[in-house]
Amino acid sequence: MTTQANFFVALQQAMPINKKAPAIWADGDLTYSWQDLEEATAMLANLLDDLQLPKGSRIAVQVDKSVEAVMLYLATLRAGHVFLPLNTAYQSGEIGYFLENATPAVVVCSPANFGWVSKLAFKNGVERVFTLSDDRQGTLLERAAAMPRTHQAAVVDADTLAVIIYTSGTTGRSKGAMLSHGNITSNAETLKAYWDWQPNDVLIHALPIFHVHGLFVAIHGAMLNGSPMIWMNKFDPKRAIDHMSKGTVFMGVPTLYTRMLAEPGLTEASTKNMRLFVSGSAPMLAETHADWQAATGHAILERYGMSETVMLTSNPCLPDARYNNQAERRGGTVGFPLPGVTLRVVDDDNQPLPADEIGGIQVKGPNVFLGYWQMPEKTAEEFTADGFFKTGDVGKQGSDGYVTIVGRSKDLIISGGYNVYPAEIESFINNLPGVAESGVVGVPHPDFGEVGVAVVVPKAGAAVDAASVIAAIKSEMANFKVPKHCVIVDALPRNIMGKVQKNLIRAEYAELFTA
Ligand code: MLC
Ligand code: AMP
Repeated sequence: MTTQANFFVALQQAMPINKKAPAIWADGDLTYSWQDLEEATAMLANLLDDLQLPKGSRIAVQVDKSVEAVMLYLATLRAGHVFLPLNTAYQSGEIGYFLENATPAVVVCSPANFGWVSKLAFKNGVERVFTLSDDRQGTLLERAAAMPRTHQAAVVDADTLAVIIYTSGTTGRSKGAMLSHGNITSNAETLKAYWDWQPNDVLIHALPIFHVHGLFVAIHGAMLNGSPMIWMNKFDPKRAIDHMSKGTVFMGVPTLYTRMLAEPGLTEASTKNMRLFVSGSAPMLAETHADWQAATGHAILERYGMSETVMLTSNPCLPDARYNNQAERRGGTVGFPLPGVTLRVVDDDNQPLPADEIGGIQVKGPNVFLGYWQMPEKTAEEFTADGFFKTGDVGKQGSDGYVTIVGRSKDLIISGGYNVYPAEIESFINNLPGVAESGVVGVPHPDFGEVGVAVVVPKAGAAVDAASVIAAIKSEMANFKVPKHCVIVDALPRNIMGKVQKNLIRAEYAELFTA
């Protein structure tokens, strides 16, 4: 007999006894109680049951951030199906690929996008397309309104697929990282203990909910502790600081912290109620860490993770007995491997390196994903013979245990916490009329940390202008992927083997935004 491992049940069991207590304070002075969450997720799960979908059907969701979107996520787990969140910035070419690749049974989109999304969905054999807006409008809630308010969660085992998160590939198209109920449960429980969640904690939720930081780390953390959330449909630095008089925990990418640092309202007094600030998804400059501490008296806790693995390392929240009771949240580092995570730094032959030596970071643990959706070869490539996942990140672990990320072996730009794969942008540019080739690199940026710069070589005799290249990318791709600068050049720098020397392009434009 299968032991019930549905993560929704763990969340349900963590709800406070008083179900009338507030669970979410949303924008527009709306309060949702635990009872509201319990009943609304039951109604949505009953709707999914009513559709009589095959077990493990994918529910693809591209909607603006809202509490109802979270309910849909929870209801999908509750009904035993697979949640597939999609960034709202994705345009039709990108969405078309995800629908074709994931073959969802249901698509939920915003009412404004119904025309083009439903066309793509029907073309890809999807039978049901619902709409959901960020102000509780749309056919999804209309249909769910008639459903019963109780629902017995589907029985699943720890290896049952729960969520697919698409991550771009260094070559070719995006890959769907498959996370099981066991993966998300183990990571959420680990973080609950390691970050010392308290009975009186209140999370300020400011991140998007289509990636693991906002969807898993933040929401799971609060809910598994039965803690309420102050909900922001969109991040705004001033409003986030205002919420700190009632909140205790904040999670953000470095851009959110630098934007709040620019606010005069950020002081020791305005953050005095706060217990914990967490940063991740992109490297935080040690300088930002120090500036935050100077402004607020709080040391940000930086942690490191991936869609494929959820969280891997964390600076200590409390003294860590595994590492000599060290408790320092050290800026510029990502802390210690989380309990249950085995992390090693290896050379090019997968041989473990001694402390302080730089190499590839590989990990193993109950949090590591099941593999890439329908890509067994890609999955096999990313694991070593002894079962470690190759993160593609380059770093070192000091003899005191602290892990530092120094770079990436994957050609990737992380801009404001979103991943942009140069290969995807280059292949798009290379197909534009008159273009011979291109190179896209990441350069430092004061707001987004890193942004893309495109260097484009026209074909002999062709006229290509930079503004048209940018406009073409903007018309087809998610806005965060659009390079912030484009230059037309005669040739790309190459080494004697003919390989493009991206380090030289990067060096040439390194100070474009920071000089
Ligand atoms: C917006 N823009 C960006 C951008 N976000 N450009 C580059 N990088 C980004 N991240 C551009 C838009 O294209 C637009 O340009 C302009 O900025 C304003 O758009 P906006 O939508 O108004 O921006 P804003 O709302 O201010 O968004 C910025 C942001 C957002 C930082 C709040 O990017 C954000 O929420 N980032 C968090 C990402 C995240 O959650 N990552 C977690 C991944 S999980 P134009 O030219 O069109 O006007 C993961 C694993 C882990 O990595 O470890 O956690
Ligand atoms: P994603 O594919 O969106 O899950 O992004 C995962 C990648 O984000 C990791 O492989 C790292 O390169 C990067 N990342 C996440 N957290 C950190 C951090 N704290 N410091 C540096 N890089 C990070």
